[in-house]
Amino acid sequence: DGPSLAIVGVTGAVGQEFLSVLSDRDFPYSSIRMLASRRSAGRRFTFEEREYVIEELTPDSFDGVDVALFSAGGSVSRELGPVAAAKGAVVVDNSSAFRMVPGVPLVIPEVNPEAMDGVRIGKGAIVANPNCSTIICLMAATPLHRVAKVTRMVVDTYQAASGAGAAAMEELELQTREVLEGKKPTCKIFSQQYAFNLFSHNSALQSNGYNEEEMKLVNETRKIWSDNDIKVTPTCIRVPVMRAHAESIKLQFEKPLDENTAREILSNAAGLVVIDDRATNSFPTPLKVSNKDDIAVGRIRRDLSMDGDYGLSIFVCGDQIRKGAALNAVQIAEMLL
Ligand code: 2RA
Repeated sequence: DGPSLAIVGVTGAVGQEFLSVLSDRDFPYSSIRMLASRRSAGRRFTFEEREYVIEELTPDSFDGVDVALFSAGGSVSRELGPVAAAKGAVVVDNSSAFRMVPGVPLVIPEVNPEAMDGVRIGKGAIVANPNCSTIICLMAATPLHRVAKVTRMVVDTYQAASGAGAAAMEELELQTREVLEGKKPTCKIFSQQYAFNLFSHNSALQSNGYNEEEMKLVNETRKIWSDNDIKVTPTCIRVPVMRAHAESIKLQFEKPLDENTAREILSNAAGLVVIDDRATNSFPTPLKVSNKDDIAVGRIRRDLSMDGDYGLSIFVCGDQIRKGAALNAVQIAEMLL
């Protein structure tokens, strides 16, 4: 029978999505340990007709676990990821804790499956799930990169509340009501009004003027594509949308790639759906991709600032909780079967 699983952070938005994805994809687990903080321990719930009791997460939680899916924040991953791996579990970590550690695979199964070579059940390891905006960007850019070699990428993201957690989604809903009722908006998660507004991503600003989220896109792209020369210049913006990110991506290629060829390549790429009809002016939107597996690509057009067909501009949307986190992690686990 299949692998024994542990879900670390099962009560969070991504933790809950792990369960949805495992069920949707009939993942062949033999058992699941539902792990969360002491606050949630003891709570009971039913999953796939079985009753589970949430257990408090401790170092002993990983005895006999084959695959542990982590999404409980970087400090929990840093503390207990190595403990779980030392006990023989393959850890798939959704935090940023280990993404840039040399030797730790940073994996998007459709993009760089070869990074999982040597990782197998029974031999403890840590595998890092990339940041959601990186996954969404590279799912669309990689099929084109494979054909025409991307040398430069300008990425502007429009990131949903879900990326800041379930509490941020609740705050967006609450603030929207408050503003419509003429009340002062409650600002707990973000330092300023979020409803009917947008702002630079809420991660820490670096000395170079870029925030952590933007530097994740730069650094993770280079690791996943194994290309330290790729030039990436990002701007990450938090927008009042619930759970799907949108990204405007401008690609510069080493070889020419026209928009029709690009559309053909993207139409045949795994995990993508092309929504790009000029006659009806149809294009990806967050609501079209929310709760869906596929990343949507559209607005496929020449980059007018480039000569010939060396530049392409596309618009991409993807569900941040699903392919941006939980689905990608479960697909990594499926590679172990
Ligand atoms: C965000 N990428 O959207 C982060 C979540 N991991 O804030």
